[in-house]
Amino acid sequence: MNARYGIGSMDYTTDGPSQRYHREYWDAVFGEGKSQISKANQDSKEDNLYRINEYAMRWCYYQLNLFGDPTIDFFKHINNSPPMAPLIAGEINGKVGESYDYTFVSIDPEDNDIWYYIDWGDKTNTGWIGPYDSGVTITKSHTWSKQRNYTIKAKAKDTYCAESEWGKLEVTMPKNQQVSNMWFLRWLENLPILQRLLEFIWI
Ligand SMILES: [Ca+2]
Ligand SMILES: [Ca+2]
Repeated sequence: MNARYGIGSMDYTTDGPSQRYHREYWDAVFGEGKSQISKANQDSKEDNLYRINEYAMRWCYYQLNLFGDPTIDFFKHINNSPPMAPLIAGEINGKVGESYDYTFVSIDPEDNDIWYYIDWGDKTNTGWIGPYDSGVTITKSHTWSKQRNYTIKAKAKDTYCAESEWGKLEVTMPKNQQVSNMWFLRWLENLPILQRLLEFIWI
């Protein structure tokens, strides 16, 4: 995809300007899962931006043009399946203001690495986190600030960006601890009266 010849190293090593773009191109494809030719080409430029003012880097940047269909995908014809919807486990009956741990796990049929996206149901999310090994349980904690029911949702994607269905877990954060404690204290205060009442009946 060089529109010109490109430029190699002046001292006969394999670390010339064009080779830096070349390396980052294949790093995008195999290392970052960007298997579309346009995305890999763009990523090779972005990952070399920090050295754009070095010898001939800018010149190579401008002559690295994409010819053909930018959506062509190296792995399109590989038989790939998305990971299964993540299983979510953890406290489903908690209190607001307290932090709870939740576990997430998914398995990819081809054993590809997995990224997770967790939506806590309160308009906050983790974004894509990973990569993790297929089948390895990860733990994330969360604190809710309002009393209500929430649906935790999580989806997984593999190294080829194939996304799973959503996994879901309904949780209830009904009362804060103070309210239930106060009810319990009042009940204790009334206990001596209850005892006397019981004695009176039995005698
Ligand atoms: Ca890269
Ligand atoms: Ca897969």
